[in-house]
Amino acid sequence: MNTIFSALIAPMQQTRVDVFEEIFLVFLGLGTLVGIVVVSYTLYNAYKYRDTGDAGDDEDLPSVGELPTGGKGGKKLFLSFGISAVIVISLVIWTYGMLLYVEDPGDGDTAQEEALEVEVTGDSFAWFFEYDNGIEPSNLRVPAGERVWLQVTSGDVWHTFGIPDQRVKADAIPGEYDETWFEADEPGQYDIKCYELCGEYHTQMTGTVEVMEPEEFDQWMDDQLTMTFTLEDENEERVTEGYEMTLEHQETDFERSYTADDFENGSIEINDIEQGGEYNVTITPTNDQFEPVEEEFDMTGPVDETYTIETGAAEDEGNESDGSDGNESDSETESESESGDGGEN
Ligand SMILES: [Cu+2]
Repeated sequence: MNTIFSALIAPMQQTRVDVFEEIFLVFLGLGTLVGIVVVSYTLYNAYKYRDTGDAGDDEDLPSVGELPTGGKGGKKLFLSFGISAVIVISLVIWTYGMLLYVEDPGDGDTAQEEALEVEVTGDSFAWFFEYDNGIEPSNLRVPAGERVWLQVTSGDVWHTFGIPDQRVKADAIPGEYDETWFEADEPGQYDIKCYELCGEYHTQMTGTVEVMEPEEFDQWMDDQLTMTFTLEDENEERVTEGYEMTLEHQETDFERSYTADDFENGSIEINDIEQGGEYNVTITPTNDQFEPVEEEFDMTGPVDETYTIETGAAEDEGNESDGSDGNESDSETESESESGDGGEN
């Protein structure tokens, strides 16, 4: 039923703005037309039956208090009721169809899966965004001319997520997901507002959607999915050889290995990543010169990590000046905490 309506009534690839504008214009047009007919007919009759002073022999003349009989066998009454009914019923069906299209634009499940999907969470008077690839930018960015699906929820109290210029409004309720979509034709910035009185800072619960040219959006997304790793020793000198790095996604099959040759002066930029989220990094020595470094991080945007490898440079120095066992264990703890700091950065 739903899809039949959508297919019959709403042409494909209409935006919400188009749909609501069309509904508004149709109602405005028909309302104006009905208004003109009714007012003109009233004026016509008022003129036709005006008091000319010589009343009497005109049989058609109505008198005050007389109920209309419909005349000519009720034909006129039937006609006016009939036309009104046809207009009203068509409007109801058409509008219902248009609103069903807004609920579900009927582009099939596959298309929706392929479309960009963003989870929107209202929490502590702010909006948070997470793309289906795990990226969490501070502002919502979308490509122009493409349908974007939003899964709206809340982390604390009831809010309502709205982009007035795009006719988007969805309840944000803890534990529930309200699904909605929009498609912005023109690149630009659009306001985000909260439409549920949610507390003290409700009016400040705003944001901006940035609608970008599709190529610009792709470039931005590629930048979000870029990892840079730098390997340093205890003296903050770049480490250029003697290791191998493995990168592993915690939830997917993604696994990559890089040798020291893939690094440039102890640093590597990886820009063919497609999935954000939790990753494990392991840096293993190829010649037993240091303990393997194991780190993990959560990729929600561009990643830039510096890891410290205990190459033994500092340890040797320590051993030379004061070769006691106690000092050795000291330097071990020190470099462990150093590499821990690197992971958090
Ligand atoms: Cu709110």
